[in-house]
Amino acid sequence: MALRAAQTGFVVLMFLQSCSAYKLVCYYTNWSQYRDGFGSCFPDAIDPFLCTHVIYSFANISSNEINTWEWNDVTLYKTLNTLKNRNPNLKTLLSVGGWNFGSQRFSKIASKTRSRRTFIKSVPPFLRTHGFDGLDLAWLYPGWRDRRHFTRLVKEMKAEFAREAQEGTRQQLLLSAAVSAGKVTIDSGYDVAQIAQHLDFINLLSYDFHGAWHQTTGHHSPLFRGQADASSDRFNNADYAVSYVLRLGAPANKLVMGIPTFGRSFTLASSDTGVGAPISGPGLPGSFTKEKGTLAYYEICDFLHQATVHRLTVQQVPYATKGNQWVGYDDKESVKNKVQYLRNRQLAGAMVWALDLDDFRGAFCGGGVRFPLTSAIKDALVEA
Ligand SMILES: *[C@@H]1O[C@H](CO)[C@@H](O)[C@H](O)[C@H]1NC(C)=O
Ligand SMILES: CC(=O)N[C@H]1CO[C@H](CO)[C@@H](O)[C@@H]1O
Repeated sequence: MALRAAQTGFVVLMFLQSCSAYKLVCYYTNWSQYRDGFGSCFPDAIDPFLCTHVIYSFANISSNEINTWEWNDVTLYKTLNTLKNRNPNLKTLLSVGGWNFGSQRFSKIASKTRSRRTFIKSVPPFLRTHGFDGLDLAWLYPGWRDRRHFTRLVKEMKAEFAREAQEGTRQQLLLSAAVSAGKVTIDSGYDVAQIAQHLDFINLLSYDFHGAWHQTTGHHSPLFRGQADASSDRFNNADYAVSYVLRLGAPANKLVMGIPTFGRSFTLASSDTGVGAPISGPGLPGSFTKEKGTLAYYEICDFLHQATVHRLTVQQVPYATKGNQWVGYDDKESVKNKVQYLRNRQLAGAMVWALDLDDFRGAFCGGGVRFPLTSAIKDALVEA
């Protein structure tokens, strides 16, 4: 009787786990701590039950070995990893690389057997020392010369993780990669089918499709292709990127679709405020993130006072204008749609860039709700 009950309990447990099997992979950035006042974000602000995986970005590589970047990284690693005391199911990963790291340094390390080996060997002890459950490779982005070196790096890293786990009878470290959603970059830099085989999951950077380099307004993270998107612009949407990566051989159950908690903004050059309107450059910097052309979701909530909001019905995302400023962003409705989409395609889940760009204090977007966008994504993922 007791055994029967225990078995039933086990089955129910397994069932529950497979029901909430979607991943919610959330990046946290090491530089958000330096933002002014309410913008400053430390890992202890993170709700340990919000995401299934939290990725700390970024770590450095020095003398071919993984290393810290900030003077206080070790302290922050600890703060982040103590979240697991409250939620033992939470997984944490350390992301290595990033934009400022540059592709060339990765290229140099990955192209030679010896330096690649040194790097790979340095990873497991570093992750174990600091309490991480895995590594995220943020090589942005490998070029065509790097393609096979990237594959080797992924393959050998995975083999090392397997060996290390066996040696100490520990749970094997996870391996993910941040992968570009741009068609040109995908075509040159990735052997998708090969890397997918060795990665536990792929974080598809399905945003930043449109920027000031286009010289016109446009949404940076549309779900679908817009009616006016001709020539190469027809590739610049999440649906195309997801379909393409699947077609190249990534299994759906390893593909995690990126959803931004930031917007891309422009300064209008005329009274035209629509999509495709001429611009004079990127939008004004936000008062906290202080970067031209980018606004955190919490800064957008502020911007929306007295702004005009439009929804792109085909692309399924909103944009807002005020004076000569134009911003394309995601809101609760658009992220819900995106989750619906990724569920229909039976993907592994959603990735959020980044927790510190959401209204993590619940101070800006109303109702005192912390992480309103990421929470909307989570709710849509767990909905029956
Ligand atoms: C990252 O590593 C490189 C190479 O060793 C080094 O030159 C650089 O100073 C490091 N960056 C930081 C912030 O420690
Ligand atoms: C404060 C700050 O920006 N710290 C570092 C966080 O990591 C990135 C790596 O992408 C570095 O470039 C930053 O200097």
